[in-house]
Amino acid sequence: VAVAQSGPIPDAAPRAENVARLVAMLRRAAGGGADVVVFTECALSAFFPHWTLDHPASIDEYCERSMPNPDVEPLFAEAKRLGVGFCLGYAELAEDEPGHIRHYNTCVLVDGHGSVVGKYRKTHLPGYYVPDHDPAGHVYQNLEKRYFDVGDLGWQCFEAFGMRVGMMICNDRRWAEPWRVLGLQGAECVMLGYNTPTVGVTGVVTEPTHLGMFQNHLSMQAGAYQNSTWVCAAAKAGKEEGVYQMGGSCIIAPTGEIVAQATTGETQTLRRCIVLARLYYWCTVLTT
Ligand code: ING
Repeated sequence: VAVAQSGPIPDAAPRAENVARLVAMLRRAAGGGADVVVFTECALSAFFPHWTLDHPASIDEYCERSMPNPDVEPLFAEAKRLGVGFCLGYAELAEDEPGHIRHYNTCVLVDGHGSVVGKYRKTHLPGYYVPDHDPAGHVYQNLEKRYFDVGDLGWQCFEAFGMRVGMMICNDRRWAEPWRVLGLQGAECVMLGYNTPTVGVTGVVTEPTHLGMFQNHLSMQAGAYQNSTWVCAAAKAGKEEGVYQMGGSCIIAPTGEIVAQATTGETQTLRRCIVLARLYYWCTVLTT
């Protein structure tokens, strides 16, 4: 498996450019022997819940109405050509029932033939319905409760790449339930992406800096160990539209040990050969 840590995505970046960057990381990971690449949460755009959109309708322009679709076709085509699968996070506009529009923070699992074999919609939506201000007037921004509906698919395991794969998204990792529900289904590899700010748009530290990375890894290492599963976590890192987001992408073994970790705050590909014989493993970190 490989984990593709994303650098910041400018809000003005055209979708095609963002997809091309994912294709490049997929190629790099495949070149190193990966069978599956884990991309981050909302990997196709800047993480727009970090700011207030001028009107709710504008959220739709950040959303995919189907997956795959013409915009992401280059990624699906290259994955199929290389025989490599991927886990992709994106904002979803769904109309599961006619006239009932819903917005979800979603990820899909795609096998080496370019087929969607699993889907998950984020359950734990952090942040606020409206921007929150502290007495000094600083604006705290994570408006996922404002923009997304609570996921309705639950946590499921999918057979892919010779293992039982589970998915969760960002804030989910901080709660015991997602790990346990997947663990009870025999998950062998949990894939997830995250957008985690350390300093917000107004320069406000969203939490004591030493806690940010500690709690990020604590939640995933505990989840891995307590459920005896591998964890592959991909960050969106760097200063994105004024918000500093932590990196720390990593691959964690069922022992709870971090066996590969990003060392930069930018785009970086990690790769890990998981021998499900659980005897030996090796890792290299490619910094791009
Ligand atoms: N982001 C953050 C997460 O990593 C957050 C929200 C930030 C929680 C800082 C706690 C501290 O959970 C998303 N997108 O969930």
